[in-house]
Amino acid sequence: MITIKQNSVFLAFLFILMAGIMSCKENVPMDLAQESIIPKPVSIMATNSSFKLEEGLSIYVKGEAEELNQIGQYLAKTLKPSTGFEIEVQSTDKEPGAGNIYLTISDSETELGEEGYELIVTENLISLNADKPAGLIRGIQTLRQILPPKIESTTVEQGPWLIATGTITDYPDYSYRGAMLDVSRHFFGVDDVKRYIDLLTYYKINVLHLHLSDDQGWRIEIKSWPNLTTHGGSTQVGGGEGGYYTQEQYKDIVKYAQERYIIIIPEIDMPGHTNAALASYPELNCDGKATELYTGTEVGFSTLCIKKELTYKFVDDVIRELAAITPGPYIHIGGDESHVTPMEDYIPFINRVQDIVLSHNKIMIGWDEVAHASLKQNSVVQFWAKTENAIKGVNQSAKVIMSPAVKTYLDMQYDSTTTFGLHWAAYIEVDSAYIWDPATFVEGITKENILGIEAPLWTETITKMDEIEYMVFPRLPGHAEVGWSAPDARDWDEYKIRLGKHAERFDALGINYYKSKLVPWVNDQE
Ligand code: TNX
Repeated sequence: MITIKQNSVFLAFLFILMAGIMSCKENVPMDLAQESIIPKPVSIMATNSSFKLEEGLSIYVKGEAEELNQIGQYLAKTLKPSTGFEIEVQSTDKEPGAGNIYLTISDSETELGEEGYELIVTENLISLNADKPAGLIRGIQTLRQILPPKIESTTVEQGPWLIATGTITDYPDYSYRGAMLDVSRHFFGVDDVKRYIDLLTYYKINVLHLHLSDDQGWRIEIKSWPNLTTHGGSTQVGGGEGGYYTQEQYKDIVKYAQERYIIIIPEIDMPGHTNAALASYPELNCDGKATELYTGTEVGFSTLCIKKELTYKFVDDVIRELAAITPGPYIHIGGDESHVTPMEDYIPFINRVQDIVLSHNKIMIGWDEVAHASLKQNSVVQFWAKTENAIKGVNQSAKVIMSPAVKTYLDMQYDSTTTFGLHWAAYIEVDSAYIWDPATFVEGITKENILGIEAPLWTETITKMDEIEYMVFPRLPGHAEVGWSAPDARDWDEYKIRLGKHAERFDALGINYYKSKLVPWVNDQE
């Protein structure tokens, strides 16, 4: 039996409860641990309430550093189109009031490292802290992914812009997480490359390797050898008009990437894959005759003239000009599929080119074949096909970038019905691209030997941005997770659900993606 006294205690309790609910009606209970973040963070601690992003908020950055102000501006610009909020960026030296976002750099270094971050969301404040500015950019991507998907819309949407509360602590497993774009077989202009950079940024990729020259086209202006682009850049696979980046345009791409803490690695492929150069300058050929421009898709038929001294003057000029406009530490020299360069020529050529790269204070990267040469300290081998080459590299103490064609090649078709792409290495469905561990993929190559992973997109069959997106999505988020999240945190059955939820984000970002049947797409279930 309930007594009157118990009854009034009960009523008082009910009253307090109601008042509580009403006073924080804004703070809808939400579970941060249920959010679909890709790549998967190291740790998420949920506190089961919410923060509401509202008109009038500011982004505060701790201290006066211009770099932090720029990151604040980047965040403000990212949130503007869909919320319609004019967000001010202000510097401060103390924690701001309720409703704001606070970006800080730690006073002393913590376990977060170069790219780690800690995101703390309370009912009152979003604070993002990192040891280094790059960590803030990575953390901002997490913040975007825990906002409603329509935050990515290019037009103003209705809120509420609720974010689940809690703490995310996060840092990458590998320091190098790359993507490659072949702009030689088909040329892609500056705007396409910038869009590609934006899509990479969203998944915390930190390297864009540009394949700038091949048989079909030379795509970067070299002022001391102008015909490379005026002639060598004038066509592409299929005979279209091709194109190239002026050095100013290239610098613009580099700057755009830099603002997102992505490095650009330029590749000049040699001694093979050089027909565009050989067609532009007769003197680069052993017989002194220029070749014809090439618009087909064969590989392995061209070579620079290894015995001519002029070849090395050419390489030195190209690398010198490229190094001067490339702030990142690497220059990629290709070195793959030089089928018409005898090994006794190939080895001294690579050795000499390596010295040229070093003389311009850059680190050389080459496809796995370069391991036949004598690698200097710090040179990097990019494994794509032959495990024995990669092992040769490791035996010379080189670090390896893992790009196994059977897992990471974005030009490989998903299955036999895919319209674009090739399948010489494999058909690569979304699960296959995700289910592998770089550190155990090649026997004899362990985590200590590995710099990171990279997913290349060759474009013999890819002609426009829509097609790039179709081949890249949804495999790229998986590669990003393989590079960022530790192997024991990765599980396909759990990942595919998170990926399925990104469909709404792909839609808001306007991404043309392949709707693999293996993924439970959330926009199919509505
Ligand atoms: C092999 S991967 C190549 C490229 C082709 C690609 C097509 C590599 C280092 N060389 O020249 O575009 O296959 O998938």
